[in-house]
Amino acid sequence: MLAFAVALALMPAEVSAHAFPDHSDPRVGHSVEAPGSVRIWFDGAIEPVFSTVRVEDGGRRRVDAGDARVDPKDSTLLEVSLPTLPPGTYKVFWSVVARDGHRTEGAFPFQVK
Ligand SMILES: [Cu+2]
Repeated sequence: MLAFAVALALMPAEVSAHAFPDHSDPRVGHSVEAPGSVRIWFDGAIEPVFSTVRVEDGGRRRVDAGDARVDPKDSTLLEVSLPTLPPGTYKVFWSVVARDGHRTEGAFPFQVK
């Protein structure tokens, strides 16, 4: 029981040290006109060398420009350029390493109308 209480007490600091998405453009699950890029803002700084994002179409073909990068002026912003996308459903896959060295990853869809 004591170990459990200690684990709970330690958890907030540990969780906050990881990087999780705060918001994105396009927004998760939203329908947009062909976007020029996908941008994801995290709740903390991420490591440029180990953080990446890619975009796939409904046929699982990669459609982004291959220039995924962390904004040099904002270490919480991960972005990748897009060509003009035809209407359809797309999926964004992101993987980042926070300043504490821990990796988080995830995926979300958006639609182009
Ligand atoms: Cu961590």
